Amino acid sequence: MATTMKPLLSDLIPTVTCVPPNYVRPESDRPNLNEVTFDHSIPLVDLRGLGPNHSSVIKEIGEACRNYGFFQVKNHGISKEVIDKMMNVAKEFFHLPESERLKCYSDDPMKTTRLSTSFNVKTENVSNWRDYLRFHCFPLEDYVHEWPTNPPSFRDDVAEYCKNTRGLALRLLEAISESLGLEKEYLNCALGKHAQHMAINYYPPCPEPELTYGLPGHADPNVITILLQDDVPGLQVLKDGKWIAVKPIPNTFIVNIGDQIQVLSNDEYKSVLHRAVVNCKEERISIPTFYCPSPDAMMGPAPPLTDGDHPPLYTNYSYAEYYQKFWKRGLNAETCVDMFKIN
Ligand SMILES: O=C(O)CCC(=O)C(=O)O
Repeated sequence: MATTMKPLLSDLIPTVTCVPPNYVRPESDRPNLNEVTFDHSIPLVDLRGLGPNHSSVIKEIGEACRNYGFFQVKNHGISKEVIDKMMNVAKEFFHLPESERLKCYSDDPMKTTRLSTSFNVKTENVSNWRDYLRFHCFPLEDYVHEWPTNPPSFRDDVAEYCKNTRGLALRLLEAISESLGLEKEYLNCALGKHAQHMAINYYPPCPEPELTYGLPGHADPNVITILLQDDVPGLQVLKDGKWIAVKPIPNTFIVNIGDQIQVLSNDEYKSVLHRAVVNCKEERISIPTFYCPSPDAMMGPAPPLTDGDHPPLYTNYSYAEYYQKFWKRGLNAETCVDMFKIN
């Protein structure tokens, strides 16, 4: 009963002692936490070396993209102050009174600024143990007026963070282009006018974490994702059929290849499944920056990476078309990218 009365999970949990039935996954689709690998993680790349003589860093990034679809970066050039302000204001937002948070609530996935819960409550059968604030942030001046005004420093702190993560995304896209043997600017040029979205994921403590997910295994629909997480573990990445837990390292970001790089690279790099699990003790916050093509940008395998021996594996499509399909179909182990594959 309470589940239908409270739009947000955070406001429902004070009333529950076990996971409500609509959050319980079927037995065949549970996190199996005792089978997760904790003793090795994804590669950690030091971006200090991304200067004029940077071929070894490009090689490291290329290998991480090819073998994991994921890597962490340190010495990325974004100050601790900018990161701390972002994380603090995110935490403050989710601790505001319910009535204040609900001012931003919407269940329409096409709305450019919205607070919501789970993934897409309109289409999914099982809910996820997550609330999230999602918003667009490039060009900043087109969206900042939609963002929350409470906490009072939200717009300033988040705008500063967005500018910094956009700079990092552009540098990473240059490096990824080079690692594929493309011109440095290739990927940046392929994204049309570019777009940038962000989410703040809030995973409250969960009484029975073995029954549900914060987010089930999914691949990201965008180009690259730059994730900031707090010090509570929860992210897991699929590698050779096994889930690897990514232990948080302070002041690093986690970078992953999204579906559009898989397509642009003609499957040279894979957009890898990842998931967020929850725990019974602590809330967790993660903040992904989703760097995207603009909606009108045409996506397809990069012509310099295709030839008679390597025919294009995907059709050409607009990013808007891809994005709508992603939100309609829900989070799934079969990635959305397969819908654009040439048979
Ligand atoms: O919370 C995390 O660590 C992962 C978040 C994520 O995969 C997403 O928001 O798409």
